[in-house]
Amino acid sequence: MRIKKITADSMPEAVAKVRREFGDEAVILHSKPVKVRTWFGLKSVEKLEVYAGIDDAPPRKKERKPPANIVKPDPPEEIKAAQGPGKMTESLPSSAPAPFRAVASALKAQEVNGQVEEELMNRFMEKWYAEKGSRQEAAVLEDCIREWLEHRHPAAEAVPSRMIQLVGQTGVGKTTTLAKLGAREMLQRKKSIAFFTTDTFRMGAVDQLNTYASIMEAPVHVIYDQADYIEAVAQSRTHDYVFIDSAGRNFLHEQTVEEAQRLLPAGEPIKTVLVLSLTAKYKDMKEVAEKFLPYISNEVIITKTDETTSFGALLNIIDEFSLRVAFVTTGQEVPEDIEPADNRWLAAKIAGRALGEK
Ligand SMILES: Nc1nc2c(ncn2[C@@H]2O[C@H](COP(=O)(O)OP(=O)(O)O)[C@@H](O)[C@H]2O)c(=O)[nH]1
Ligand SMILES: [Mg+2]
Repeated sequence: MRIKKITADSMPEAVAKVRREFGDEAVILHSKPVKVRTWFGLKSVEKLEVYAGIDDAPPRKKERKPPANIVKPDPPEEIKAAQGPGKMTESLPSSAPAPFRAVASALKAQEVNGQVEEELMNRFMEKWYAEKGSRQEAAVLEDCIREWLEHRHPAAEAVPSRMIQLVGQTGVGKTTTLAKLGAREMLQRKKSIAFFTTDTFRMGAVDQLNTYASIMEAPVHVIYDQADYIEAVAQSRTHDYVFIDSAGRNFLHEQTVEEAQRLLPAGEPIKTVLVLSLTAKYKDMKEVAEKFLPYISNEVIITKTDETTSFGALLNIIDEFSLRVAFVTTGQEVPEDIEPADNRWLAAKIAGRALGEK
């Protein structure tokens, strides 16, 4: 099969054009509205971009129908469903190649948002045709996701910061992740670390952090008010890293941070990183991200990737908020269950999970 792209004003016109140019064996695989510039680029008009698949199989002996019969009077049902963005899976007719249908429904099951789904599907179709379907769809999809990530989520060094605060909802894994981050710096890089915690609401929250910190022989400063915070900052000036834990609702707000800033070397920032759990529904993740957005750096840590088979939300977060996934966590064990978010690793995980592989 070969893939062809045509542009038309409407679906009936697109169907007619496809049939006229490629014959009635051609299958409409996908359509999306696009803006096309006319009048020397001064005006833009809405058009429909249609991808058609044409079978490369040797022509059958049967005589071709005369041109008058090529355009069928009624567009088939599946073509009627092909209008509108984000309707990729509905737009794939049963005659579309099986790998397309498998990938389209996998992306849908992963709850990848319409825009990302569309971009991935277009990449997948182009690649699959270019390679004449010679590779497993999981391998092709993995490449497509990796390329998408490289474009939208380029590998970048984390913004260096001595003071790192984790924020996010209760139970997402902030304290555990903080312990993992601290242990990484201490054990792998031999850095000196200190912990602060403002989570004084929840029973046992301080004990939980104390347990990890005592194994690492790192100090924990419990912060009830601004005076405690200022004192803790003063006592930790010589530590290589300070990791700040928070409760969902009382993360240090800007004013406190501003006050404390005066005690830090000139211009030393506190990096605030949002923690999101992949086990949450995307709708809820999005709400949390929107709420925290004014306070956070552009980095996010995604936890509990071991507890879900659905990775779509990860792509959606990158797409919708332009956040950089700094780390993903993969289990409850401290310090080992954390990985820097490498695009190759992410693409392999997402494609593997999407198409039901381990
Ligand atoms: N399976 C799994 N569990 C995790 C992960 N990260 C944290 N947890 C667990 O989630 C629970 C809540 O973690 P905690 O750090 O207390 O969350 P916090 O309220 O945000 O500080 C604990 O039972 C952790 O062991 C992870 O990556 N995978
Ligand atoms: Mg906690």
